[in-house]
This record gives sequence, structure tokens and C-alpha cells, in this order.
Amino acid sequence: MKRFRILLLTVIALLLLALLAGCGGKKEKEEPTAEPAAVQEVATEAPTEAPTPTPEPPTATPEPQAAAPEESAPAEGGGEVDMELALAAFQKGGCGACHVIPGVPNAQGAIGPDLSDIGKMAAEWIASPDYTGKATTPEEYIRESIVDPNAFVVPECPGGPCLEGQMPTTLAQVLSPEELDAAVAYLASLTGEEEISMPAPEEVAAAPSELEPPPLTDEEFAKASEIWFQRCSGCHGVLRKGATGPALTPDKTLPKGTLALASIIYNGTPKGMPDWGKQGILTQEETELMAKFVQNEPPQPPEMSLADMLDTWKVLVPPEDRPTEPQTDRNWQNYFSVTLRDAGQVAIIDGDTKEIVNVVDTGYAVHISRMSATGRYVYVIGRDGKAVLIDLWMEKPDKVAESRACYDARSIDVSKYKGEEGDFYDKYAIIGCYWPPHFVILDGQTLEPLKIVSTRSYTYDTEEYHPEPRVASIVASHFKPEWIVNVKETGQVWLVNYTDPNNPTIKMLEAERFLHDGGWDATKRYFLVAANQRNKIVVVDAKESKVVAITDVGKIPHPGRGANWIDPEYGPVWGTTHLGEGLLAVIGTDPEGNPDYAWKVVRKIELLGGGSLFLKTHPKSKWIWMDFVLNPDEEIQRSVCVLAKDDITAPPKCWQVADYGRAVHMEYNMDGTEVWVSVWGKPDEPGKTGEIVIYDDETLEEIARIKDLMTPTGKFNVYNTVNDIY
Ligand code: DHE
Repeated sequence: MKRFRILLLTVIALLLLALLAGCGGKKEKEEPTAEPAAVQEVATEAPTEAPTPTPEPPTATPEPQAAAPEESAPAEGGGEVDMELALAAFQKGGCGACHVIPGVPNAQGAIGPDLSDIGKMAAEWIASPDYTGKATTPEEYIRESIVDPNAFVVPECPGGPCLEGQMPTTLAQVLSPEELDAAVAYLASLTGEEEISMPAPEEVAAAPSELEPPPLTDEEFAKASEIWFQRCSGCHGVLRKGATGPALTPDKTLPKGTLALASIIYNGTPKGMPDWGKQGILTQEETELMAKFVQNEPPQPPEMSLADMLDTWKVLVPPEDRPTEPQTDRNWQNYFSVTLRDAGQVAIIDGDTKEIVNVVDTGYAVHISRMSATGRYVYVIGRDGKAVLIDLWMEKPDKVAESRACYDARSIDVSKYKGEEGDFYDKYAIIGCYWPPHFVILDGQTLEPLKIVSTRSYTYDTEEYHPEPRVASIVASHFKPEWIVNVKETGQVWLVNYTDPNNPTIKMLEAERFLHDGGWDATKRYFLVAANQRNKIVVVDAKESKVVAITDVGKIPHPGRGANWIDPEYGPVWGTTHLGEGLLAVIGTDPEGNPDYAWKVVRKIELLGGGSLFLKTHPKSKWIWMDFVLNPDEEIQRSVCVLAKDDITAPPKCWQVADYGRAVHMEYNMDGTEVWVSVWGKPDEPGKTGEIVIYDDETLEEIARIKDLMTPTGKFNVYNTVNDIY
């Protein structure tokens, strides 16, 4: 075995003791950055639920997966570090998945603190008044970080605040005492002044291709594949090539090892990976299973032909048997189609009376509802690619047709053009799929699938083939018989002309990678779509059929459809909140009246925290509403905030919507006088599965709760959705 030696002088170590301090995985004493910077008022409608106890993370004990180098390094105090043992410890623990550790192959993680100068930082933390642990020397501090990582959590990690519970508490148990000693001694020797090069992986570690993936039984593999579809593929892709989340192919995952991967899956990351274990959505066994699964080659999911789709197609009420005028006295244009996510249903709720008019079985975990151009039909798409058509003119609105266009989908829309080129109202529908990567044109009255168009093609910038370019948002142009189809991984916006649906023409616009969600400006001429992992908003001119701007915003913009209002200084604007930081970016949208501000970020407003998915307003409202669904802080994820349009720099008003679950997605009623907010609870907690809280938009007072709904998420008011009011 090859070994390397570095000597540290005792005297240097003693000097360092006076300076030194802190390492990875340690507790924050300063206020988290999620603390509202400019919040005037956090009124709590209901008491905050006590924090749920953090379950123990998984206890996988994978074998070391890399060959160790044959040198030893100096230990603090002038001794030697057994590098073979230290490397074995780092490999076993999967430490490099989260930390940068000089001299340790593949240790370039950016989740926990960089440990390049941990020997020095340890002393600084010990000396700090914020330190909550018991260590008195850097070595003790580092040992404490491994054995009892929550004794102290340093405030800053590369992606944001370090989170308690992120560092596995079982790490010490998977290491032998000698390995633990060696790891501590090596880390304590790192002051940031040594010149330690990162060994080339092939010098010291087996290449990922030589590492053996952890074995799984057929049953385990099938279970993991199902969990992957339900929880993971939306961000990482079916083929795990990455998009909103990073690529998770075996060449990337095998060097990290089961323990580190399981810890990430269980605890989440500040960069936006949900804490599946802590939330109680995945058990310890399931997180460990998924950690093993991602080290294996992903299964190749099946393709889907038109014949497969036709097999799923059902017309329950043929168009000729449907009512020719509304059969209800209710104000059907003020109906809301509400996703009951974990029930595989939508509820049609009367916005006037707040009564549930019907609950309709749909596909699994419905993502969105969109209305036909006349508003009469609701088109609902499930995550499983099943589309359902609901007729709102029936006395009791119900399903009249269904078909499945893919195995994994997020978007659906309809033809909305009426003009010189024809009347396409309620004529065609389009479904955008994640897997197979294609879109499908369907008959708008019956959901008969007519045409499949694959989106597999080449990235707009490097012109490299991509096997899984998924269809993200789709909107129907009002200027031309076209859909604007956003292809995520290749970064292309496709303008699909549907006048001859079996022979569609497509104009491909080069835009930006990782296109996701977006909405119209107030004139409905410009579509603004987030290129989320590129921190940009792409602006598409539907009239001129071109991209007119690509604007830098904050970290991971997530507008939903965004919000339009008139800014007292900058005129018409559109805004987006962000997943990656607490920021509202306001973009000028009036190239004619306010050309100096068009497509520029005119304001950046600091918010309560990141993790926001949606914002909403209405032309009659004085407020802009926003949620913080994926913020790691329980109080914040249950809160909404409003900003005043005419005084947007004033502190927002924020309050908790419920004492459980997460507040998600706002929608106005038809008149723009009420705002409906979902409380997204847990499907297996009776009484806390979810509800909708309704506020008076003028006074912000709560006026009603529609209780005991099964995990409500998106809500789509008929009138507002038809007229793109947001
Ligand atoms: Fe969504 C819109 C994709 C997670 C609720 N979501 C969209 C759109 C896309 C998308 C492409 C735009 C559709 C359009 O306008 O045509 N969403 C994805 C994902 O890939 C992602 C990140 C992960 C996944 O696995 O699905 C994801 N989305 C979520 C959620 O976790 C939410 C909160 C609950 C759920 O359904 O699982 C959620 N997404 C929504 C909602 C909209 C949406 C409510 C529509 C907003 C609107 O007002 O139009």
C-alpha cells in the first residue's frame, strides 16, 4: 500500500488551538436566513404545531467502495494519520457526497461545509459565543461533529443555511474506533494552508464502472421503481439524467455510497431536495432502498403507441348526448376544479356557495386543470398521463371522456384560437408528457388521441442528443392556431400549429435549458417561462413567434403562471417568486408604453424565505399573494404573505394558514373578491388531510374553510382560467 506523510509541528497545532474551530454538520446559532427580513406582521391564525420529532436516519453500512492510498498523513500534534483507515472511514461514511475534503477522492460535495480548513475553523467555533457543543479542542470538536452532529450546526452551508439533522447521526456507528480516530486526526490536520491535491480518482479509487451496485431483489427493484416514479422522476428524470434535480446515474451515485445517499434522501438538502424521511413520506427502509436503487442502472421504461393510447380511451357521454345549454342554476363559471392529489380525484366546488358539487375520479395525483376556450369543459391531467374531460354544463358536472397519453405527465391545454384561420374553440386538446418524452394531440370533445410527436432531439446550445426531453408547460396562443410547448431538457420552445393536427407544423425556438412553468403577460401576447435551473425567465412573443428576451432572475424561479399588475413606477409588470431564495423578481412587460423597463428586472423584493412555488393576484386586487410550500421551516411553509401593489417595498403581511400541512397555491374567485388557499396535509392523518381556507381579499380576513379534503393542491377557477387572469 502506498502511503503519504505530512508532518505538522506541535507548536503550530498549539497556536492553531487558539484560533481553530468548527466543522461540518453543526448547529446554527444565528437566526436562519429564512427569518423574515422585512416582515411587519406574522399573525398566527392557529397555534403552531409542535415540531415533529426527527426520526433516526437510516443505518446502512455499505462496504468501503474505493481502494485507499498507501500513505499516511500528519496528525495534529505532530503524529501520523493512518490514511488508509481515514480513507476507508470517508468512503464508508460517504462523507465526500456532502463535503469537500482535500486529499480524499471524489470528496467534492456541496451540501455540508467545505472541510478544507476544518482544523482551523474548529478552534474558531469553539471560541465563538454561539457554540453549543462541549468540545474544547479541534479534535474533540470534529469527533463531536461525527458522533453527535446536532450538538452544534454551523450556520452556513454552500447551498444556504446548514440544517439540523442533515448529517447522519449514525455515522460513528458504521466506523470502527480506529477508522473514527483516523478520520478525526486527518480532518484536524487540515488548516487550509496545506497543498493537498485531490487525488485523481483512478489513482486511489476504483472507477465507478468497477464498483458493484448494491444488490436488490426483483421485488425491491419494482418497489423502488414505483417510488421513483411517484417521488423522484419529476425532478431527476425517468432515466435519471437530471433536470430540476441533479443527474443520478450510477457513475455519479456509486462513489457516494449508500449511507450518504440515504442521508440525503432522508434529510433533504438546502438546495431544494425534499426531506422525504423527515416528512414521514418515506420510511427509513424506503430511503435506504432508494439509496441502493439509484446506484443501479435505471430501468428502461416502456414506450407508448397510439394503439396503446386508444386502448385506454373511453367516451362515457358522447358529444351528441351532452346538454346543449347549462343544466344547472349554479354560477358554473365560478366553479373551482380542485386537485385532491392523493385521492386521484378533483372536486368541483361552487365558488358562490362553497359546496362540493361533485368529486370526480381522475388520474393519479392530478397536476393541473385547464378549461376549454368556452369554459364549459375542464381538462384534467394526472401525473400518470391519464386525461379526464369534465362537462360543467351537466346538472352535476361529471366525467364525459378519458384517455391516457403517457405514463408520466404534467401539462394539458386546449385550442383557443378563433379568427381568420378558423374556429378552434373546444376542438383539440394537447397533453405534454414527461415519459415517454412526447406530446399528443387529441380530439377536444372526446379525448381521442390523434397524433404523437416525439420531443427527443438535440440540446439547443451544444446540439447534443437528449433521450428524455420532457414537455413542461403548454399554453394556447390567442394570436394564432398554435400551442407554445416548452421542452425542458433541450431548452427549446416549440410553436405547434394545430390547424392540421395530423400534419402539424412546428417552429423550434432556441431558448434556455430546463424550461418549466410560466404564464402570460396581461396582454396575453408574451409568454414568460422559467428556465429554472438556469435562473432565467424566457419571454416568447406569441404574435411574432420569437423569443424576445432571456432575463436573469434569482435562484430557481418558480412562477406557476406568475402574476400581472401595474407598478406605480414601472407600469405593467409580471412577477415570479423563487424556490432557491426568498425573492420576488418583478419584470417590466410593456415594450410599447415603458420600453426602458421591458423584460428587465425592475424590482427585487426580499421575502420571508425560499421554497415558494406560486404567487397570484387579480386586476381588482391591491395585493400580490405568495406561498412558501417547500421552505424547510414548518412555520414558513404553512404561511402566505401579501405585498401591497402600490407600496411594494413596504414589509409584507404574513400569517400561518393552518397549524399543520403546507399552504400551497392561491386562486381568486370569479369576481376577484376572495382568495382560496390550499392546506396540503397528509393523506394518512385523519382530520389533517387538508382543507381550503378562503380569505376576503380586501380585508385579508378569513371567511370560510372547506374542511377534510384529501390533500388539496391546485385550484382552478373556471372564469379566471379561461381568461388567463393572474
Ligand atoms: Fe407542478 C404546474 C411540473 C411538483 C403542483 N408543474 C406545473 C407545470 C409543470 C410542473 C411543468 C406547468 C404546467 C402547465 O402550465 O402546463 N411540478 C412539476 C414537476 O416536475 C415537479 C417539480 C416535480 C414532480 O414530480 O411533479 C412538480 N407541482 C409539484 C408539486 O409537488 C405540487 C405542489 C403538488 C403536486 O401536484 O405534486 C405541484 N404544479 C402544481 C400546480 C401547478 C403546477 C398546482 C399549476 C399552477 C397554476 O396555477 O397553473
